Amino acid sequence: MATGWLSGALWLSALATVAALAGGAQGQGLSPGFYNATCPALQAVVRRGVARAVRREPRMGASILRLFFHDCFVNGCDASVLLDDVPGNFTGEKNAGPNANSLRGYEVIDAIKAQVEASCNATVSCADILALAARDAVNLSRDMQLGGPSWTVPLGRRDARNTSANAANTNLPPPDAGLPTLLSMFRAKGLDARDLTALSGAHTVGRARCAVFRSHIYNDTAADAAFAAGLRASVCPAAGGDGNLAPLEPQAPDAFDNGFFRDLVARRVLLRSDQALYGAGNGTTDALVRAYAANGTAFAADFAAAMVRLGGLAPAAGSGGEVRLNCRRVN
Ligand code: HEM
Ligand SMILES: *[C@@H]1O[C@H](CO)[C@@H](O)[C@H](O)[C@H]1NC(C)=O
Ligand SMILES: *[C@@H]1O[C@H](CO)[C@@H](O)[C@H](O)[C@H]1NC(C)=O
Ligand SMILES: *[C@@H]1O[C@H](CO)[C@@H](O)[C@H](O)[C@H]1NC(C)=O
Ligand SMILES: *[C@@H]1O[C@H](CO)[C@@H](O)[C@H](O)[C@H]1NC(C)=O
Ligand SMILES: *[C@@H]1O[C@H](CO)[C@@H](O)[C@H](O)[C@H]1NC(C)=O
Ligand SMILES: *[C@@H]1O[C@H](CO)[C@@H](O)[C@H](O)[C@H]1NC(C)=O
Ligand SMILES: *[C@@H]1O[C@H](CO)[C@@H](O)[C@H](O)[C@H]1NC(C)=O
Ligand SMILES: CC(=O)N[C@H]1CO[C@H](CO)[C@@H](O)[C@@H]1O
Repeated sequence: MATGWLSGALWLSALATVAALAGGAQGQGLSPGFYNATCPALQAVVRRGVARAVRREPRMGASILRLFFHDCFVNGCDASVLLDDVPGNFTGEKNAGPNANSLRGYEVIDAIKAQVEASCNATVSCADILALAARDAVNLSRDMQLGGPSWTVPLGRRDARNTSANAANTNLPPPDAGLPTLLSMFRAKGLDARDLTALSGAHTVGRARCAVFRSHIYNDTAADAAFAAGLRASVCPAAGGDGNLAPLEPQAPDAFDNGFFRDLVARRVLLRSDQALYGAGNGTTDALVRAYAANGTAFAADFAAAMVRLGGLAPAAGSGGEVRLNCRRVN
């Protein structure tokens, strides 16, 4: 059974890569060479900007990766998450529940955008810069043994001219979600259980606040008892300390590896929504978690394919779009 499933998974993984590329490219008319003629320096400029930011603060790789997820899940990958609120006119995503006091990395994208504008003015969308930055953030947070996943990023996205806090509140999954909710929120984006499980591996890097994992370590029998007790005693008191941070994957919090899946099997993860992927009665996600825990290469391949698919999520037809000059506001 296990052997049969694993060999099947290799086929599925290879097929998923092809389907993801085709879906992304067709869905939004994206292609990797989109800026070859108009901005040949683009990829080097973005990579340099991400490398500088990650060197200054290793956690920033995780923060940029999450920024991309939160962009793409809300009306497609259109840099809508980067729009500042305009008081009296427009309340955007930055202060929505899942993002306020939590999402970060905006200044890094601003700095890269300024560099890109200096090389090729009014040409490259903020949404494409974020898609490239997320790829580089993962590659630069790589685990030295594993080599680090990377993928080719289809390009040609347009930046949104509107968004809403409500769109972020309703599209982004909450940390207390159970598996049926996670599966249906991903299915609503055309992403399946394999995409959900692989993409959740992003939680192998970064930090979370006590406020979002308190209920799991105080109330859930699914959490390893010693692990939960340790967090209760150190960073996450029953009341107060909401902003205290703990690493989502404590063994190697800034290395992009498959450690998160081993933690899931050991029931040593921070979020209730993460633990829901393993041991909550779904054989499909349980098997994927075990396979990724055992094989970092399999995880890296599925993660890369799923990231291309995530990056192919397109805004609703007819929502217009532009190449913003400043990622924080419409032109
Ligand atoms: C499956 C549903 C998901 C839920 C419920 C979820 C929830 C969360 C929560 C609650 C945090 C901590 C936020 C805070 O402390 O304020 C977090 C952090 C993070 N998430 Fe997720 N997430 C999910 C999927 C994803 C996906 C698909 C990605 C990327 C592909 C991702 C990337 C990250 C990263 C990298 C961090 C750490 C960010 C940092 O340190 O700045 N998450 N997530
Ligand atoms: C764009 O440039 C890359 C890297 O030089 C090359 O591999 C690719 O074939 C080019 N694509 C197009 C459409 O010109
Ligand atoms: C305010 O909203 C209107 C209508 O959406 C828009 O045309 C205008 O540009 C907005 N103003 C600013 C400063 O964003
Ligand atoms: C870029 O182009 C825009 C619009 O054409 C112009 O307003 C802006 O000043 C230019 N910026 C730079 C840095 O050249
Ligand atoms: C933005 O406006 C377009 C066109 O009116 C609409 O289709 C889209 O749903 C809006 N997006 C959000 C996030 O409100
Ligand atoms: C734990 O569950 C109890 C009973 O439902 C609830 O009153 C309490 O607020 C929960 N504690 C946390 C930290 O979520
Ligand atoms: C497990 O997840 C798969 C994939 O979405 C779904 O088809 C299946 O119904 C789920 N099984 C259970 C028992 O929830
Ligand atoms: C791990 O996964 C990779 C990619 O799917 C595969 O080529 C390799 O054979 C697997 N290794 C083991 C030990 O199963
Ligand atoms: C696309 C990309 O930047 N890939 C890089 C990931 O990291 C390895 C190791 O440094 C590089 O060789 C790749 O070029």
